[in-house]
Amino acid sequence: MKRVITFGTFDVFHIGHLHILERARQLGNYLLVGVSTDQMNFDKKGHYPVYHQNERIEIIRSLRCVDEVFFEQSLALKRHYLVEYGADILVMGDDWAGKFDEFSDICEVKYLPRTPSVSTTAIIEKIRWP
Ligand code: C2G
Repeated sequence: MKRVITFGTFDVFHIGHLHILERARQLGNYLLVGVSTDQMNFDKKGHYPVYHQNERIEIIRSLRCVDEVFFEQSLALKRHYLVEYGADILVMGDDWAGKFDEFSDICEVKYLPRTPSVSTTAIIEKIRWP
């Protein structure tokens, strides 16, 4: 039994989000997803996500490849979440490459290539175009 964990905001859910979750799930038998709270995003980026955290977590919970979800309140709690949820593998997109290597003492840390040419920011820009 391998427990895989990953984290993200998953705002304006798109195919890049789906693909990383599906690939993460294939690395084990159980996928846990920490969905960053609105407050955590505000503290990190200075603005709130487009979708409310309750909607973002509901979308993630409904996916076939996802077994369990929880709110990620702060980046500083990452080690606590890994221990609490008994993670064997931490998966993140390679925009985070190297950032979570410090946790390789308690689980395997894997960075998967991002899906090219899609992002929440690009989608918002496209919609905004007059
Ligand atoms: N992602 C991807 N391909 C894309 C866009 C995103 O594989 N084209 C991946 C990211 O690499 C990340 C996940 O989808 O692993 C979620 O992306 P974001 O919602 O942008 O997550 P972020 O705001 O970076 O939050 O503790 C870490 C944070 O919670 C991560």
